[in-house]
Amino acid sequence: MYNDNLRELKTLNQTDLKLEINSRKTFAIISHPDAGKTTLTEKLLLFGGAIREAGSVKARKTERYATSDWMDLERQRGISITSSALQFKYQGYVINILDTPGHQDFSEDTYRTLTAADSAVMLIDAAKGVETQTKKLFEVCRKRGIPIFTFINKFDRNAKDPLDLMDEVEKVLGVESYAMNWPIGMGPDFKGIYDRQTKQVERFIEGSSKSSAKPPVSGALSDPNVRDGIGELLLNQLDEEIELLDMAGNSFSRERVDRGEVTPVFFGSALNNFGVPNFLRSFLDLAPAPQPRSTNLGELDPETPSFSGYIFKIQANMNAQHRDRIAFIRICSGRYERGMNVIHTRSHRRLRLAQPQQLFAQERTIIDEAFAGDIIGVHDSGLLRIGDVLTEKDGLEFEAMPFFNPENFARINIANALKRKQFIKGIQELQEEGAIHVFRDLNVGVEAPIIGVVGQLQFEVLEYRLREEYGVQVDIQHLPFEIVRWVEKDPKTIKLLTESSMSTVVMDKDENYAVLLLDEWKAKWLSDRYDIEFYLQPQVKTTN
Ligand SMILES: Nc1nc2c(ncn2[C@@H]2O[C@H](COP(=O)(O)OP(=O)(O)OP(=O)(O)O)[C@@H](O)[C@H]2O)c(=O)[nH]1
Ligand SMILES: [Mg+2]
Repeated sequence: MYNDNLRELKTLNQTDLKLEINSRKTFAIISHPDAGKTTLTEKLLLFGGAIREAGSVKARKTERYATSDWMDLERQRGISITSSALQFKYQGYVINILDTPGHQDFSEDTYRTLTAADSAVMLIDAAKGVETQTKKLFEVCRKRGIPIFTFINKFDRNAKDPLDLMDEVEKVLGVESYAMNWPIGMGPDFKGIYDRQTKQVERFIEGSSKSSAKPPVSGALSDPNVRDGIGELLLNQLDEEIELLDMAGNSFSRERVDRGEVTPVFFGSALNNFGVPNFLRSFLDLAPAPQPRSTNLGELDPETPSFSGYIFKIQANMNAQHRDRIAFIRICSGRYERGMNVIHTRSHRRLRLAQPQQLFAQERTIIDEAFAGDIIGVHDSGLLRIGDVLTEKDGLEFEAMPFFNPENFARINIANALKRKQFIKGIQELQEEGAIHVFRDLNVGVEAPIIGVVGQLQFEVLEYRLREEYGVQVDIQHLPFEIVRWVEKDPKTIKLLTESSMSTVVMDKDENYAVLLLDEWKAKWLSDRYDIEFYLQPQVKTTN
């Protein structure tokens, strides 16, 4: 009774809930590898006041590394391997940034992380234009109808013509583009950007500190201080191009941005901090607040007072000292409070979320409350899985998590049999993270599992993490299979496929039967010849 009253009091305060939710901006940064996502993330943290000094992706000995590439292997290679969540407050907003890896081998993680975002920032390398992986990720965002903001990066280098880049975005991606600002020159002649709304110019000062958040020189185009050094040629060109954009370019409509029909385009150089403050200001103004979610019970408004959320990512060993495991939750409705009891819908059990954490790459702080839109972390002792729903009302389901079929397979053997326990733990935890798919060969035990991954780089990460995080050396024996298909648990089918030289029968983590096959052609032949139904995903949903 007491609790009920308390609850009522809390839920009555709907205005506060609304204010809190509407102050949140949760977005993912996406693109082809190397366009500068992690660099831009770092600079948004810098200009957002979340860090005092910016690090870089490939730091020298005494330098800081970029915050969101926290994993040792990321720092060694200078690439992002796993997505990072970073939350901070800035100018009354609560900002949740998701920095995703661009490499396609890690795209399962990227796609899952994208489900947690209400908008996306798409980076384009100004010299390369729209690249394949960007195109794929853009498609995913478009399907969800989320607003997409474009940042055309690396204008400090020789770049494609800005008008051509705008055109490329329109033609390749099939979305209207609207230039929010415009570059003045490029490469060695990059002089600054012109903001079309404020009509102010921000000057690019080459060689200025990249790690501090010093604002650029800015002012009206008529200001001699601003004009000085740009040169007549570039000034005339700017005049002409702005006129052209104003006359022949698309018109700006906030509603169309919200619907993902128009992408606002910004130019700059994340590495040089250039155009970052301008982008941040405009983005925070235009980016959407937490959006409603489709569920099996209809559309869920984030302002619904009762709490709900789902797990889109699990990461073990983020903190070398603690060696624990964090489940990342995207809160979809209501308010979360520390110590809250929620229903874990897969098991229908009540769960106490004792220590919710605010995430800042691998740093975490315990928080007392969080709201729809937020990404929070909770400790997981092994109960939680990717896709699990936590809610105050049982029976709620969100859209299914993206599932990628592994296309590369290898048998993993342990080098030292004494490390068996750590090996099994490592494989189990990395599988629960969704970093690998684990299959058991029916004739061999858990000691030599078959691992399936989307791309080869994941094997390298697996080997590295087993060694560094679990102290286990492994041998990776690549297998020639290219596809996996699931089959029904029918003894006749299993026997037939076991005996066939074209397939190897395995069991997945949930004890579903699957077959590994050399290629599509052989799968089709077997299926036609013996009338076997092959499924792209496991058919049975297991609960435990
Ligand atoms: N010249 C120049 N280089 C940049 C700029 N922004 C980023 N870079 C460099 O581009 C490289 C890739 O940058 P990252 O930030 O790691 O790119 P990413 O998109 O996060 O890459 P992945 O996460 O691995 O997909 C690094 O060497 C950066 O220093 C820029 O504005 N100008
Ligand atoms: Mg990165």
